[in-house]
Amino acid sequence: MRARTANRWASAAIGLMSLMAVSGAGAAGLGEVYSRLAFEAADGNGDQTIDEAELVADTAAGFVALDDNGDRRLDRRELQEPEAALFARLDRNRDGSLSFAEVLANKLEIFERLDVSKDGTLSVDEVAAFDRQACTRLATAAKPAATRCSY
Ligand SMILES: [Ca+2]
Ligand SMILES: [Ca+2]
Ligand SMILES: [Ca+2]
Repeated sequence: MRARTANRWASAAIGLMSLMAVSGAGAAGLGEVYSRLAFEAADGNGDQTIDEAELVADTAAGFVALDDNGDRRLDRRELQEPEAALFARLDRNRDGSLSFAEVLANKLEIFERLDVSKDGTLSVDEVAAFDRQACTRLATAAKPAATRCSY
């Protein structure tokens, strides 16, 4: 189940920020190599940082890739049964699905949290630091199958 979900994320070519917003810490279990690939996917201009415009573009790409029925909303089925608490937090108007605005709002919050240097962009190091924390949290939460921190 876990592995299947991970494969789906990967094959949809969704960037790092999408992964973090929708699957939360789950992305960390995929490890450093995947994290690096996801960063590069999100870094549209290849300058080794992710800025807000790239975040929005990456979010849009991820959103479209997941929206199987093309109704511009992500429901629980399209997200493959996301963690209930996480879904509830993202679904701000509580209509049972996630709009692009809801997903993006969450991404921007995460972006600000990750941007430790407060320069408006995310570096590889800032993202890696977050990824390590998330992985440690997962390990602490005793989910051995999903938790193989490779760092
Ligand atoms: Ca960039
Ligand atoms: Ca949909
Ligand atoms: Ca909603």
